[in-house]
Amino acid sequence: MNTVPDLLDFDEMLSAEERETRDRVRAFVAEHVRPFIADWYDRAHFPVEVIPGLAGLGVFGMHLSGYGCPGRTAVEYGLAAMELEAGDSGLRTLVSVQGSLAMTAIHLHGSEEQKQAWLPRMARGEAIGCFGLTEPGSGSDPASMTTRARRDGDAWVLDGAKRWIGLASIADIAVIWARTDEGVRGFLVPTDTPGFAATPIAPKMSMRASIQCDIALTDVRLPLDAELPLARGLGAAFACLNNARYGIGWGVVGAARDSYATALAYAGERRQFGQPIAAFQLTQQKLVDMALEIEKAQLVALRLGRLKDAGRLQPHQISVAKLANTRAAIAVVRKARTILGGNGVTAEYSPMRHAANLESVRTYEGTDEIHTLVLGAHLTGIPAFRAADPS
Ligand code: TGC
Ligand code: FAD
Repeated sequence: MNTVPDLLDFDEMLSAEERETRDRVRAFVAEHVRPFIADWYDRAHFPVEVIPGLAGLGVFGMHLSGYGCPGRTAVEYGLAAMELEAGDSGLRTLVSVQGSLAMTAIHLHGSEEQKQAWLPRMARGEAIGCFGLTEPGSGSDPASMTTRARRDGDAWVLDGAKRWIGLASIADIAVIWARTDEGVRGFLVPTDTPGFAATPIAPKMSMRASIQCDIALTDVRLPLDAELPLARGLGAAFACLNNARYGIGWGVVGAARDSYATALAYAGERRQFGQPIAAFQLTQQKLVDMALEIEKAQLVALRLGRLKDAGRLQPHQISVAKLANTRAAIAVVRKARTILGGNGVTAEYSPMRHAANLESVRTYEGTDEIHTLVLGAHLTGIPAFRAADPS
């Protein structure tokens, strides 16, 4: 079931190529994800078996060019994210972490040798990457990170801990952000390096079909060329986040749309008081409210995509989509759940699963509060992330 509200002829704003990409990813999700996702989620199974198929679709590093990457537009990447997240947020996160975070870090900040060594294999799904920024004591405020990298002769030595790192236990390469005497730097850490250990965080009540880990870094010795030479300061990490946040702005619309479609179908079939529940005005109001939110969110996402493809997308605009679209999606999936009544709390129907996933989505890549403050700073010119100095 994949009904799209489409009150505004959204497709008319897409090129034939964009629609083709969208439809290809949608068909993949329908065949390879939708029939299995409830079981994967129930068993907290991360479906590594879909990785070759996703690579074949060209969604790893989709927006990157050269080095075997697909070189597609930002809008195509966004549409793919939307279709993947209609399947499950865990699937979109897999593609985000691999492409928007790990591959983007190497593509933006890596040496020629690092790009040649990793990007073609990552685009083919033969090597998996992860992106370690968050720490146990440093989440919304990565500037407070305590993981350290120190020079020891002709080696870098890393010590510290990272938390919530997507894919880390199955990754071949970890992008690790660490503090040095010269400021924050990024490092490529092969995960078989002695002293690197990744432990999945479990049990989780959200994102059950995906993996996030604690990482321990204990005296991890790396050659000097493990450093990403062009990553200078935290801004280098934030430049990668921009891409992942952009994809989330699209992805959450997929979760909302799938929930809407599920509720619409159910409302047409389920009868109470002698009528389909879709015949009740209160149900129709819910469906209309959901459709309006989905339509608006799609337009925001597309506007961002066009700006990104024109090279004009600003970080505060990404915050608009990350904040507003995630908020809208949460409202939609919860409303959809109510239409399903008691059946809505079973694994048979998707809205409750999407609702649980979206609690993670609203938290990662900048919480609701952080994106509110990014926009507050943009509107007023006054950053309010840190408490004012009382002196
Ligand atoms: P601040 O002083 O504002 O900035 C430090 C430097 O960074 C630059 N910068 C950016 N550059 C590019 N893009 C952006 N969006 C940027 N934001 C800031 C800034 O210009 C500055 O550069 P320079 O050259 O002057 O040094 O930094 P701050 O410490 O005050 O922090 C600002 C704040 C709160 C917005 C930032 O810390 C933040 O975004 N916090 C949220 C952390 C976060 O989002 N973590 C995500 C971890 S990865 C993840 O969650 C993956 S989820 C899986 C998935 O994606 O599916
Ligand atoms: P905290 O920063 O401790 O925030 C707790 C609460 O305080 C939040 O409501 C927050 O908004 C609020 N708060 C904090 N500061 C302020 C402020 N200045 N003003 C107002 N309120 C504030 N990280 C990675 O590096 N790589 C990954 O691959 C990755 N994947 C993730 C996947 C999942 C499923 C999850 C849940 C997280 C993932 N993260 C990842 C970590 C994620 O980015 C952090 O969880 C997020 O940045 C928030 O940090 P925190 O959890 O430490 O919460």
